[in-house]
Amino acid sequence: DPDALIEVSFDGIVGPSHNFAGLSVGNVASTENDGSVSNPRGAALQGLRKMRAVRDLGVTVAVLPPQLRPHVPTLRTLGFTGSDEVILKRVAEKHPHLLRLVSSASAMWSANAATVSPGSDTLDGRVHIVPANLRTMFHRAIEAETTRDVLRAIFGDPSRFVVHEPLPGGAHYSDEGAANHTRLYASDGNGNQDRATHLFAWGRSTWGSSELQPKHFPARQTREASEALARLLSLDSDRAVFPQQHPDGIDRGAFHTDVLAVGTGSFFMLHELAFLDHEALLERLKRSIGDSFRAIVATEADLPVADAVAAYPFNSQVLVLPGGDMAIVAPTESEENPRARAFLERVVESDNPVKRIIYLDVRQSMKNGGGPACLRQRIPLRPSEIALMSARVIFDVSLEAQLTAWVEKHYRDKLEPKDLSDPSLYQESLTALDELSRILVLGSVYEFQR
Ligand code: SUG
Repeated sequence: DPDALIEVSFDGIVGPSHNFAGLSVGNVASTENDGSVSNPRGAALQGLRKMRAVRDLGVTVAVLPPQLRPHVPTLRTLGFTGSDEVILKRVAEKHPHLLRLVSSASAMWSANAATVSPGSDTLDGRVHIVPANLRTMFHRAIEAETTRDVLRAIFGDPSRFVVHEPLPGGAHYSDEGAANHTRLYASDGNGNQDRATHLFAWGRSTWGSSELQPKHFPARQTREASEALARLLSLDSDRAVFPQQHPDGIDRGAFHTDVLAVGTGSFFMLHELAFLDHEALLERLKRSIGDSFRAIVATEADLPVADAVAAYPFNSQVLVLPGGDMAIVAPTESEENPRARAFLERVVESDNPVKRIIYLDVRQSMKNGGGPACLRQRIPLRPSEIALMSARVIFDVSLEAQLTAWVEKHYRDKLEPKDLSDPSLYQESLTALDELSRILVLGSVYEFQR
């Protein structure tokens, strides 16, 4: 089938304000690196190098742009008035923590941007996308509207794409996007995907019983949000499964499912503390996907969860290569951690489609708790749908060269939380994003352009 699905890796471009502000309770790296000096330019270039490495494997890569930070429109909705400069000065002097909250480059973790179901799986045959509301963390919740606008700018053709509104309300429907979503399927080797099954994991239930909840760290995704996603994504109800994240996993730093589990096609690798009752889950998946299903479980004895959280072997990209073999793109930290590395090597030696591991340096993102898998949103598309995307986001050789030059021109190589109050950082970001929206032919997606 020449129009068979291709999984496109939509990578978030790291924004010019990338910094370490210690904003995410429950994310160990974010807390530990609070206040350290960041390198926004280095971070953005690490991201571009990862995109190139993935593209060189034969995978289609696309980009999602950063957002404007500090986000002055949010400050205005909180009652600050005057020019942008006056507002930023006042907030820096009187409300330094608020300045940190509106300055994070967290939109780089595009796994959290949305949850997607491809046209092959939906009742109306269109690609459905639900931007994540990211309600649990203030600095992430302010991403949702711009993310929706960016996705609508790219997926604007209503005959093939639906970009929904983020889920409404407050904490009841807290949604963290595809970080808690996994799509598995049986493959016949000819690119046809059969029996697609969607896992929508969650950490707490808004209305349900509360015995098994994490005790120390916040569970970000609610069961009610996951169920709403399955409805909005227009899936047949027997294609959706709703496992609970293990509360002990969350309490030990697995704030998103993708810190302890990753999979694609008929392959799934997970830590035993990723889900409550993972054995029942794996049996359910085996029934729904069939004999080709392969799962590998790391036990606490093989790979203590503390090592998994520090080295992120599960936050790898599992990529289906042309021809059907799979490769794992893992962070360098997993190569350096003997137990994480031994686990990944066991994966390659076992009976499953994964044939190689590529280790990449995304240390700047890792220091905020974001590995290779956090930096990308998987969107399975048909070539005829890729042709209908309205912006220039496919990461080809020419876009790579332009983005590299753009980062080198506009980004600083050193930033501390105290620099967030520097008015020229804001001006530099405005100039950079305005230019980027022209490079990507996105139209006026940012508030400051309207
Ligand atoms: O939401 N870190 C992000 C990391 C997101 C990782 N994504 C996935 N696992 N899919 C978060 O906790 C830290 C920002 C700071 O502390 O400066 C931050 O937001």
